Amino acid sequence: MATNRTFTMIKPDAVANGHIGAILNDITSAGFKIIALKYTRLSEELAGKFYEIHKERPFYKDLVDFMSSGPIVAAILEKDNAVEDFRKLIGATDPTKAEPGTIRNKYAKSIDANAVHGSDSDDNALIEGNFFFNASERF
Ligand code: IDP
Repeated sequence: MATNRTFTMIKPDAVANGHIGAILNDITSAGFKIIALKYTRLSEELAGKFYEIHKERPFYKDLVDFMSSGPIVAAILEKDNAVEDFRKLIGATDPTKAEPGTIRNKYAKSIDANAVHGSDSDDNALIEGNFFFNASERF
């Protein structure tokens, strides 16, 4: 059953390129409510833990290096059908394949530096949100 929350990060490329405001505007304009929000930077260790599921993939080390290379914005978002609708809003992993108008199509340059993260399931949305926020930081 679909729940109404998902988790996102604005990745270091999009932060460095000055897209935080535009991306948050796209997110709220699409009907998502911000439940929790944090501007922070992942250590290599924390980035490694967050992406542990990809440990065996060839791009794992590059991904961890990239995600710990600069500040990010983490957020929990609320909307009906949040996980699926947010994946639609951000578009395909590879921005060259992302639909026009999607966040990755507009703000991402490459498959690794692809501007935003979006949880891929309700279970992961909960796990990922808890990774960044404790109960007193969610509203
Ligand atoms: P997703 O973020 O669209 O769910 P995943 O397959 O879960 O995509 O991959 C996690 C992240 O790993 C991607 O967002 C991207 O930053 C990176 N990534 C995925 N595939 C590749 C690749 O083939 N080369 C380099 N980085 C990749």
